[in-house]
Amino acid sequence: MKNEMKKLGLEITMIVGLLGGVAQAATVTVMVSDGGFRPNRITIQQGDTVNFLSDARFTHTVTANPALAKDPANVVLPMGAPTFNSGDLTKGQSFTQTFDVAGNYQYVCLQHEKFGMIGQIVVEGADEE
Ligand SMILES: [Cu+2]
Repeated sequence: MKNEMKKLGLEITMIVGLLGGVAQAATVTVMVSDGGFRPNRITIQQGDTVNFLSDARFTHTVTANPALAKDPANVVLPMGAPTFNSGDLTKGQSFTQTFDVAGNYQYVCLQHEKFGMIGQIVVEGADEE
């Protein structure tokens, strides 16, 4: 019985060790507010998800698509990264996007892009230590 308990303990230790070796994907929240994206610049890891949550009185969007932006230069996407667009978000609504491609992102709110409602996300690659 004592040996079995020891064996079980060892197995649990091994499982915890294995899990610890795998990077856990995280979810980070960015507030979509009338004052802009908060924070308007974040750094995350490849595979992480960002939850854009509106607490705003006005309608905003989270848009990284140069074809939709007033100025395509305001949108930055790494090579091979998909475009995204939340559509209109009002208070209490959220939009989630998972970032599987590392690199620098810049997105806009379509309604307030010209007022500087722009956010940045740095996605660090899993291979880069
Ligand atoms: Cu806006």
